[in-house]
Amino acid sequence: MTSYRFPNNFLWGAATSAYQIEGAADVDGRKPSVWDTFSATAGRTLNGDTGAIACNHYHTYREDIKLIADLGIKNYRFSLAWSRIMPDGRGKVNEAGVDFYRRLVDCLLEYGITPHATLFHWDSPQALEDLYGSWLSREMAQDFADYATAVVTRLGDRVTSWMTLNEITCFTHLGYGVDRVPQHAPGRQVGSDSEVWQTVHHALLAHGLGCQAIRAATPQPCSVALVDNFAVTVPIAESPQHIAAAQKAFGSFGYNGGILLPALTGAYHPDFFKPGAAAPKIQDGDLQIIHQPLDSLGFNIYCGTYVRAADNEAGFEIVNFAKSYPQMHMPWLFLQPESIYWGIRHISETLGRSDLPIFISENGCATEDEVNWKGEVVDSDRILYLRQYLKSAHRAVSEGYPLQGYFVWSLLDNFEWSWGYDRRFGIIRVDFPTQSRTPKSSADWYAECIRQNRAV
Ligand code: GCO
Repeated sequence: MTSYRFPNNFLWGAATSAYQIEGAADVDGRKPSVWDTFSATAGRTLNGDTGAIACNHYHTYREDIKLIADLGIKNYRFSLAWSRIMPDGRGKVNEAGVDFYRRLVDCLLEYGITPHATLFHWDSPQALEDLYGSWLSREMAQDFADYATAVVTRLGDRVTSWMTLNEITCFTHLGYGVDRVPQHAPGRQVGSDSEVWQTVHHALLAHGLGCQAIRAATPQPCSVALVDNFAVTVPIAESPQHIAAAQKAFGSFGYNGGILLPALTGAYHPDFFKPGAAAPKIQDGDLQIIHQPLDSLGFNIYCGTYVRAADNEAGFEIVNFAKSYPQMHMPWLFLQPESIYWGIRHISETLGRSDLPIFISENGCATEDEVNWKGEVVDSDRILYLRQYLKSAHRAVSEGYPLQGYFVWSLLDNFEWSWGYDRRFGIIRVDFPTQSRTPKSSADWYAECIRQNRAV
């Protein structure tokens, strides 16, 4: 009988990102990021929302960390704002910006919470957009590495868990568009798909040079991870032929062939080298830089895609979600707990990287929360979602796949990018006008999972 108990050293955490929660956009020397510019541009975000104030976490971090501690959460994933630390993107370090993260980390450590720091969660300095078009330029990779060096030199005495880039897909494919206005910053239209893939290639180089920079700068042993939301192919049923179809589909599905594959296997998918394919320009030695040894992979998972065996050349086909398939409060977010299990299994089995530890760096959902007459948010739908995914994560652990931890997305309701404040992913409610915090029922449920070290 299974009790969904996790191994004793399993890490339980919660995640956030800088632009989504910090606010204080022009405090202590911070200069604009591309997300400040993008969200201030008419029509780019719902209701014209911006992250200028967000959760005001820059000023309330002590109270927020106390809430983390109260829930028994022992690991906290946050990101650093590049334009706080290097307001011009390169060159001079703004020590006042670094000091904020020093205070934040020290406060976490005082509560016995381990900090896990992401260096880049999409908010690149506007100065570099103005200078050379951000990820369109190869220079961005070296500037990112220099920024990583500046951070790790200063904070590496107290942070030992580093993540380079979060979700390359989102700030490249969703930030640059061909024939359409992109939904994400910098919101640039470019002329061809290969130009978009060039931004990906530069991001991969930034990851590789960033890994080297972290390892060179750290004053003590540390771990380095990439965080990716790779596309997960889920067999429609676990029969040998549908499993084989999902495995066949995995390497080329979504953007996997141009992001996950080069990062974890050192090669782009062969499809990139077919005539007419939208391949980026790759210089000698690039793939060695990109394919860095990693201590773990951060896996952001919300849902995947069903696949079945098919009698066609590819040997598989995609199965769209049926009309009344259960869905959370986002157009792309279906309830598909098997995606967590299959994502982990694909890394180990399909890509042959069973040596690579994995942690769930984000998992969560948006719900239409209501405050009841007692002032509570009883988000039974979020509990349903999270519980199913945790059980599926447990299945991966029980079958011996190297899953080390789980970070719920998100600690707080926050600025949900182009959806502004309209979509709530937090286990803690934020009332934005008053900035008051209310732990939701899902927070109590999560605290109990942590206390019992299992999916309850
Ligand atoms: C992500 C994003 C988060 C989003 C979350 C919900 O890394 O996907 O990091 O910032 O808020 O995914 O859409």
